[in-house]
Amino acid sequence: MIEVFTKKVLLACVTFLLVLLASGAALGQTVEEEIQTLCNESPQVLEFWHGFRSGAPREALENLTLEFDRANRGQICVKPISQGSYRDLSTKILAASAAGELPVLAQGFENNIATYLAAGVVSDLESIGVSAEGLYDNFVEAVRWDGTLYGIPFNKSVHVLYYNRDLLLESADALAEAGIPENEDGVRVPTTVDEFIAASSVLTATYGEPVYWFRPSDLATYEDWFWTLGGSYFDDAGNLTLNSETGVEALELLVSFVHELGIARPITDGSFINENFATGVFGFATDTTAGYRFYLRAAEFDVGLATMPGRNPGTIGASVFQGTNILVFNTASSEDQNAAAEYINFLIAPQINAVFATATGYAPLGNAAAMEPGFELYLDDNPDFSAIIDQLPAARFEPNLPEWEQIRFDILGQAIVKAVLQEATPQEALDEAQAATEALLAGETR
Ligand code: FGO
Repeated sequence: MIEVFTKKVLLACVTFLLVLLASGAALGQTVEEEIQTLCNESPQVLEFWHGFRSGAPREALENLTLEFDRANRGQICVKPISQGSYRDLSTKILAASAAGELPVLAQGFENNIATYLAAGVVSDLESIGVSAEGLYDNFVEAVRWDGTLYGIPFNKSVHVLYYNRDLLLESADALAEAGIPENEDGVRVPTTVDEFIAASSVLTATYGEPVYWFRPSDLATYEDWFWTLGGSYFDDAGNLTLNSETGVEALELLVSFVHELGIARPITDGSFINENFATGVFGFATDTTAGYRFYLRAAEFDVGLATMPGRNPGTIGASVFQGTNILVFNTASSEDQNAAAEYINFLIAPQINAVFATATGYAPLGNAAAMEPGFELYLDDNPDFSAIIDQLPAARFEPNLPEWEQIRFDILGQAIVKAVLQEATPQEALDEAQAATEALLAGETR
């Protein structure tokens, strides 16, 4: 009885927090406007450059920052400034670094931090008072260089399997016949690569069009299959290797999904998968959990989340960690750096992080956030969300080389597109990418 009561009270608290997040600023003002008003009154204004354009991630960041700014009224004010896409953000940071006009705080991927470290502009976060205690070790290790913490994990996502629950339920008999087992909710969701191919084939035959949607230019999709098949970007001697046997095998698999099996639809116009729901029959995607709210908002079908199909029965497929960390620039005054540390400690505190995670689909940053009553109750109400937690142990980071951003977009990403469009075979495309990468790393190209 008491337990039920406590649960209800907690549920009310969570609902309250979510409503708070949704409603944000004082009446008549947008959240951005209220932050601006607070910053106008504040002796200390910290710019935080980020790469969220819109939607739940941006709203959640702005709402939580507003809470911080309200609590620090007249003292410290953090001002989040969207710089466009993540890549726009890193381009602008490099330009600002050269011009000596860096903000106090910014988001960055691990490889971005490596690039900024080479310019000597990143603060040692522990020395300014940030504590990473209690955060998942793999997140924290990814932002340590020689033991020094140069970033703090903030919005870390993981790729999972998105599925159209309505379609799977509608085709239950055909899926049963194809050997796809029922999950505990009575939905036949593929759990292995073979089952994924079988299920996609059944749905494609039923609806007359490819049901697995992916963006070939989004390297993450290729990586899901590459790592699930057991691939690694590094050879035994530790050299970056893009044209390994497993790399070619994974790309052949992806290409065969499109051309031989006809189960996959490449989206090549730069739009997000969730921006295309009106244009065909969506069955599956392997996509970032940060897309969850975008999917829910755009879909007229019941969106399901599951862990990635594994290579062998009983295993979870691998996938990629994305999303960014927060870093502080040492070009800021020590007063601003210390204030930035306070803001970071606020954002990563388990209660706040749990709100951010449930509002967006980003992973909780540690067990304390995942065990927050609000987070657990949210999971009870939204069991699909547990796919995010279950996927974490099977996820991996991309290489954190300073050159990686250029490699992932302009070299390897382009190679995947070329192979998918059949402008080159997977072997040719990856051989070309390997040669271009070696030239880049040798300093022959920029
Ligand atoms: C995105 C990009 C990188 C690097 C990975 C790198 C640079 C990838 C991929 C290229 O925070 P994540 O998980 O998801 C993003 C989040 C906030 O915008 O929401 C996702 N979103 C946004 C709008 C929408 O309609 N649907 C949707 O899902 C959005 O993807 O980060 C994943 C996608 C990409 O931006 O095209 O991270 N990425 N590694 N970018 N610059 N450098 O090293």
